[in-house]
Amino acid sequence: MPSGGSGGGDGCSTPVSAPADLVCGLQRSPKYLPCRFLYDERGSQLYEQITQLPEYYPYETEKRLLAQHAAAIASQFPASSVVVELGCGDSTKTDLLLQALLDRHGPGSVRFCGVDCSAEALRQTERSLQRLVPGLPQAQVELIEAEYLAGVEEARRRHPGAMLSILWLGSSVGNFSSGEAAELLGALCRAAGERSQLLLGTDMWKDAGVLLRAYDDSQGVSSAFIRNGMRHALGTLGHPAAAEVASGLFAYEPVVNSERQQVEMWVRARRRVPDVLPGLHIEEGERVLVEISRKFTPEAVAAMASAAGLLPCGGAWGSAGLYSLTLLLT
Ligand code: AVJ
Repeated sequence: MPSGGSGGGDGCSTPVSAPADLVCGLQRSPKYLPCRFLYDERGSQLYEQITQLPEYYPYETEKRLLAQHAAAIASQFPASSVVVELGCGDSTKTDLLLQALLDRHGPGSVRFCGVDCSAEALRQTERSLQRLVPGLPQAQVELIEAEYLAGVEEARRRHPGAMLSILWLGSSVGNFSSGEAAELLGALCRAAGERSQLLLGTDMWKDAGVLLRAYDDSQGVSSAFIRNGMRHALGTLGHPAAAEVASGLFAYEPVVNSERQQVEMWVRARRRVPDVLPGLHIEEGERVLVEISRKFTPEAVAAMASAAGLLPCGGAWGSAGLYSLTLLLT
């Protein structure tokens, strides 16, 4: 957790609306945006477009894995568990697993809690589950508008005796540094309690060209998505330069970092942006790191699980080193 002092002690110069995590990131060197700024309404639309790009393989690969192995995965889920999906978005893959659970355990056996910080995403979840999993009654679907940890705490509060089966798909864990990921996973497990489980999707480290194309597509959707994160952050700070992002204030510069096994999504300022925070400027030519997407090896997944206190004995399903799903136990 960032320390409470990140906003500056005087309390008079920082705009009241400046969120502490944003202030914290902008004060780092190099400057860094918390990834939640990527998902305003426009950002969520752009991400949806990304998932449809031919170059962006993670979405389809994970969906194919779930389709292939849904029955095997469902067989590892106890009949009475509550399925809690983190960042459920429109749940266009979760339906595969929920249907397999219904097939295995019978009608009425499945409860679903979708957690997302966007109310619009939750409405989509509800709509698409109604359409895709007709056997799941609406009364068994709960929507929790919250960030990941608060969402699991709320699910635990609503279902005190149940075993929670948490789904964290999309390789979104890759947006966190290894320290942050271990800390967050550990906190999620403590919130879920003993005898709970986590199905974790992780994109694997692979050929740098394949990775770069997935994050620098020919239609420029990835670029628009990342630059929209900058626009959203500057807008949140009430900065007038937010309006210039669309006309090319920042250039998108993705980098595949082999040493750290991650894709880094940077933007470079084409001109100076003064006073993003009082007295703090983005200089002409300066880079800001908007998002990282870490890529994993089986060993890295195991190390992350163990750092978080999770046991990797639930099973794993992979796709020739492209992507994997791992079931971890608390
Ligand atoms: C939503 C975290 C899975 O890291 O691949 C896609 C987001 N960023 N293109 C990823 C993303 C740029 C994505 N996740």
